[in-house]
Amino acid sequence: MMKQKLSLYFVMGSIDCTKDPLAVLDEAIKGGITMFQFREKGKGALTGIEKYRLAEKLLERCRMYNIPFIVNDDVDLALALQADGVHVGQEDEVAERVRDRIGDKYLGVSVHNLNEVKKALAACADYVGLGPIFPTVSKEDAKQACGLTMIEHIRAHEKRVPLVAIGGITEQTAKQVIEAGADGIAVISAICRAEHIYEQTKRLYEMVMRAKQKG
Ligand code: TPS
Repeated sequence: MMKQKLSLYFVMGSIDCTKDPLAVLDEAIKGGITMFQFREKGKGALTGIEKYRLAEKLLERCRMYNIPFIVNDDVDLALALQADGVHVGQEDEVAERVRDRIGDKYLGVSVHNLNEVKKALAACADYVGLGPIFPTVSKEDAKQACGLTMIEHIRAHEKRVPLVAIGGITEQTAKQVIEAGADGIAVISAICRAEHIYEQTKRLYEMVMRAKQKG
């Protein structure tokens, strides 16, 4: 179930978009995304009521199409909106505490190595987001790229953990990422920076699904 939802995980906030975020999300949904994360972060990001209002609009869209709506690093917002889950990094509110606060909503944790995967599982995470796999332009404080071998390494030791790979993933690399053992890809720029978002998303979706069928 979770592994299916991780297939094409779209992560986005207003500063990632060159046009109306709602229009971007609409096209991405029509293109086939299977999960969405609202990540309103970085210089110029919305805060307070503006952040809330945008989240509310995006959530409504996700609900219409049955796409799980995950909030990045803001448990209060997730609870206020009755979102489907929360995603946290290693520096954010520790996973155990988030799990206590959100009950059985989805909990995702960013990880960079096997040790962090084990810790995330101990905190009852529903999935882990491994990355950056490749260099990324979308995260200011991103760690060094860990490469495809880190996916293989984690998969060899944790055969069943729901794992989505993130960071610099494109149409060109999606197949290798799945073949290395990821259950899906999470992307910001591959969708947000595409000239034709619907077509690009559809291609990414088909790519991932084809690669998953083979594995
Ligand atoms: C599921 N994270 C790692 S690399 C990156 C982000 C946001 C940038 C990707 O952008 N796993 C999940 N959600 C997260 N927010 C993270 C990890 C953290 P691009 O696709 O443009 O390279």
